Amino acid sequence: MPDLFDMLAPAAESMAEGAMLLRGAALPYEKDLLAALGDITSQSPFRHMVTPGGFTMSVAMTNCGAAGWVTDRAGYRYDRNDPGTGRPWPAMPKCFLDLAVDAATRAGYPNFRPDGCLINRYEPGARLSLHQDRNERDFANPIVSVSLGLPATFQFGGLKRNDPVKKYALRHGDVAVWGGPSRLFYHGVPELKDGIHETVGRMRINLTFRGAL
Ligand code: MD6
Ligand code: FE
Repeated sequence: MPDLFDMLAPAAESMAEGAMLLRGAALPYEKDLLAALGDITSQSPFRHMVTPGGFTMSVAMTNCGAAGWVTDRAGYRYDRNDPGTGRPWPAMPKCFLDLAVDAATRAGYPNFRPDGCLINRYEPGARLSLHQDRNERDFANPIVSVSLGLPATFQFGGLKRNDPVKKYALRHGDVAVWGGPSRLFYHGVPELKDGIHETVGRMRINLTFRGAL
């Protein structure tokens, strides 16, 4: 029997044309994802990067795959190497790739093959201000975004920074797939509320898969 949560939160919601929210789509992969994440962060640890304007980000980041998103005083870009270790980013684990391809296919993007995954760690109070994802070479690729751990509010606007925003609760296991006409929509995450997640702890982890190169 579906519980109240299932009835209130349908399995797949449309957020905008081209953007789908697949509730719980990462749950079958949970154990593998968390084990692989430990492996990645033992090689390329989370770090707080600095924006071109000189602000230290409250969200800590690392990457896996051929292309890692980085920022420093010189700008935002993709780099094949981790500037912290001087070595290539850890390889993309098979379970990461399988989930990304599965979710993209369900959302109508069967040809998506990500070459990078940006991994964001939010501790209570961390936030990501409204932005567009536009450092990727080909905007024909969608982005697949996986939420693990503490719940967050997702702000989803339009093509202009001051377009009105809709808000979505992103919970452990939810996957957003985002492309087509909404690929360049502004979005952000307001301050993470404190709490403890039973398998992830006092944090939220977000995996965003990209076709970057
Ligand atoms: C986050 N996500 O959910 C931040 N970007 O923590 C993003 O910035 C994002 O979820 C592009 C597409 C989907 C996303
Ligand atoms: Fe983004």
